[in-house]
Amino acid sequence: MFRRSGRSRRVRLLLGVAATAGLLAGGLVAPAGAAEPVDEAPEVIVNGDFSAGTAPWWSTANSPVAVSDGRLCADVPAGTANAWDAIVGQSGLALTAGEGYTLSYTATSTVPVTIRANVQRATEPWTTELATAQPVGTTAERVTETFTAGADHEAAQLVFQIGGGAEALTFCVDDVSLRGGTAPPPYEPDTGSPVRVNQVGYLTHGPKGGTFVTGETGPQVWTLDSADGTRLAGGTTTPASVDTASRQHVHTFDFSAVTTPGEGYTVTVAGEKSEPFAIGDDLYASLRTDALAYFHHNRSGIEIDADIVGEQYARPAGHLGVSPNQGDNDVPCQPGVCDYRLNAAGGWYDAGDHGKYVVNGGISVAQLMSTFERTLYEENADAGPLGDGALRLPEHGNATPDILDEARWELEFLMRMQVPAGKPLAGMAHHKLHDKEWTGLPTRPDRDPQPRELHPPTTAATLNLAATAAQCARLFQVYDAGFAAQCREAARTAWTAAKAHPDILADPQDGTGGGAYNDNDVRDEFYWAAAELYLTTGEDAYRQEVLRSPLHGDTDAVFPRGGMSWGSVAGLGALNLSTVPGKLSADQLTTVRGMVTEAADGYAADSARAAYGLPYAPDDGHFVWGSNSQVANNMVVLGSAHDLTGRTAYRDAVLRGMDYLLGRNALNQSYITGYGERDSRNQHHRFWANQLDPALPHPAPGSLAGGPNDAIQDPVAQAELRGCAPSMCYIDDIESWSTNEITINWNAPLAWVASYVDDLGSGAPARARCEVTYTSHRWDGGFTTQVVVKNTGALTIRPWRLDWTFADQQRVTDTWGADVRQSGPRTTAEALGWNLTLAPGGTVRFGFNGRSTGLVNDPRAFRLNDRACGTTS
Ligand code: 9MR
Repeated sequence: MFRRSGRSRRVRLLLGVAATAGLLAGGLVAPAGAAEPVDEAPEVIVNGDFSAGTAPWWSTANSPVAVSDGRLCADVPAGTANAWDAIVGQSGLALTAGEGYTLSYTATSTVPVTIRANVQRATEPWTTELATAQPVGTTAERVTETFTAGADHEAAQLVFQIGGGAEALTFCVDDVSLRGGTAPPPYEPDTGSPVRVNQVGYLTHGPKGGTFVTGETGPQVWTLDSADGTRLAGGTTTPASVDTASRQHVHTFDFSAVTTPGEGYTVTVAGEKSEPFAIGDDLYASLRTDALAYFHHNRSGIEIDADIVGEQYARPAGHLGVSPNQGDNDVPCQPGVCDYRLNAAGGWYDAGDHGKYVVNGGISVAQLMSTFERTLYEENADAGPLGDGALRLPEHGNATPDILDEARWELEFLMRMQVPAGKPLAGMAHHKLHDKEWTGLPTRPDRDPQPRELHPPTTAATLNLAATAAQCARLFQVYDAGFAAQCREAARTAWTAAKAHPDILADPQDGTGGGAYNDNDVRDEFYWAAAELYLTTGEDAYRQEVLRSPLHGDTDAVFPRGGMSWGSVAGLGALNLSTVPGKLSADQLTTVRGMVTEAADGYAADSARAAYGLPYAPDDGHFVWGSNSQVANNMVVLGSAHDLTGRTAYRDAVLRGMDYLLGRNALNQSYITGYGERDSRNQHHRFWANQLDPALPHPAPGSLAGGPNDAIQDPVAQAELRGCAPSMCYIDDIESWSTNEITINWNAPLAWVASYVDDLGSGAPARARCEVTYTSHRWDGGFTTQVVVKNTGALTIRPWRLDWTFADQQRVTDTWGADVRQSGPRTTAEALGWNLTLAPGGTVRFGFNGRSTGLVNDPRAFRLNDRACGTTS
């Protein structure tokens, strides 16, 4: 378990401690291990036994701290002048005037020293409530002090002042306790209106539900009103008793029947009005773009240009070796791990920290690639909004879809993490690269002074590389065959290396300066990598690996009820096996698609049962770190199942998931920056740190907060949320890294679902308005294709135009019956002067000859004048 330390802002404030006055010597000293008096008073100190690492303890920069044998130890330099020149402390202590408190701790020092232990104001004039001088030697002794607080404090501090000694020493402290006062009141956040809705809105023809928090047991009257107060609909709520995840008494209401587009709608129940929302067809276009912009914003090794992102989000390139950065272009290993250095520049920063992790980069880039790959095979998916020039990033005009340009930024980094040929474990991938020590907040990437280090290679990282590089190879083939070949080679090499070293696991303790991302079960990584290599190469050896996997066909293992995640990736393979054309037999395809629909059935049932509509009901009832991404990943499975089957129940569960993320939840919180009236805007991030420094921006729009996490590992959550119900363990505070971080692997499924819901348009059931019959005759190196387009709708189409994207390298050479133009894989057939009109029930025919190399598949997704078309062959 890792912890962050070094809260620079607080440390800066403490440098003025010199003003501390008045010392009261003479604490009670008992031998270490003596029985403690039973004390029922509330504990004010967080993590006083250091079982959770160093946070939220801090120290002055000259005395770094680490946990050693369960104690917090600080290395104090020789020759400081005053006791307060070296400090270990904890801030944020709430004290009440007139209440009694007992401070106790056990301390040692390698050199005998007299320390000062004070409880005091955290700012000038540093008034002390307790000020002691205490001799500390090599034998652990327990010290107990009592005092009565003279004033109320919202955030006092305990400081051990350990400077002033002539010799360097190591000071260790353990079992620090400050008990007293009265217990804080139970956690009751301000959740605004008890009427909970999707604060962005509802698709015109989608489901429209909300939740009402109330102690009333009988149905309540609701009304839906337009912005000018006109009543549009009404009804009564359905009491749903207690929602287990929030422990709230709730009712639900449904206004799906309302299909009048508009903005500023509200629902009122029992005199309580919801946040405003829209009903419309085009609610999610900007969310798709913003969710994807997150990746460009968080690129390492490139300037983030004001012309692309706007002044407030612009910043210099990070980690290119420009002082004080150490540079990712020449990174050594941790001591003893390897004898080489790698150029591992580029990629995305993982999250609020500046770590770059192959394991987590893998699922993220895979989900971006799948967001694009879906447009090749799903007729309702539109490649246009992901295409060249469509997203906010620098690589415009290169004829490659922008979303693939973004993916490539990470893929190149992932390949740089591969152990070079000739070195031990050649072909494997280093698990991660990050700072030697945690940095404080805020720290702009280019100002991070920490040494960067490569951590040991692992099987999981190697398989992440194999899977994503394989997917890269098939998607880039038509845009950059050289890059695709590089990806294919890296994937094969990684796979071979992982087979040779199938159980090299990440160290769960390796969590200083970056996350551990440890995972002791890599069967799912093997499944995913085998699936991707099979889909790309078509080789039977990989197919056998898929079929032989113990996970194949085991829905619960492949799609856990709590959702896929960075440590549970088999589902990524299963989803692609289900949707990307390959050579699985009909039975085998039935098995993989069966896993997708069976899992989706479960998530859809969870969503339909939940008073807040979310498709996330983990078996143990706990909401995990990053629970919002678990919700989003279940939505990816549901959306894929809807693509495969057209079943509305799956689509509705995705849309209810959007409602949850955008405000229909126990906290009335939109977890996405810039969306909804009550949005998260203080997520844990070292540059988007406006909460700590108003000169810095809030997170960019479209950033998904981790969300409720009932393990509340960080000190802010521990101080504020104690006793919270699972779905309420969230606080929009920048220091709450366990509930409110933002990361690439949470925004990646958000980007997938934002694309999916945007593609739904109005949410009206897809009606076949056109039908394409596409018939190819192939020979070695070439083909002839006949296309028949039938207008099955009621409107005349004039002039008609048909678009599609080849998934492989097919080149149209000569054509007839239409003006066929190709740009890379994107192809358009337009009416000629004599066949401009396509009347209802009418058909047009055209055809072409072409060349092809490698894998050839008929396109499956067509759009006739921007409308999705069904196919008959
Ligand atoms: O998302 C990760 C979550 O599943 C783990 O429980 C947690 C603790 O190991 O770490 C989370 O990942 C963090 C990573 O370790 C460091 N970068 C920020 C990530 C999101 O908080």
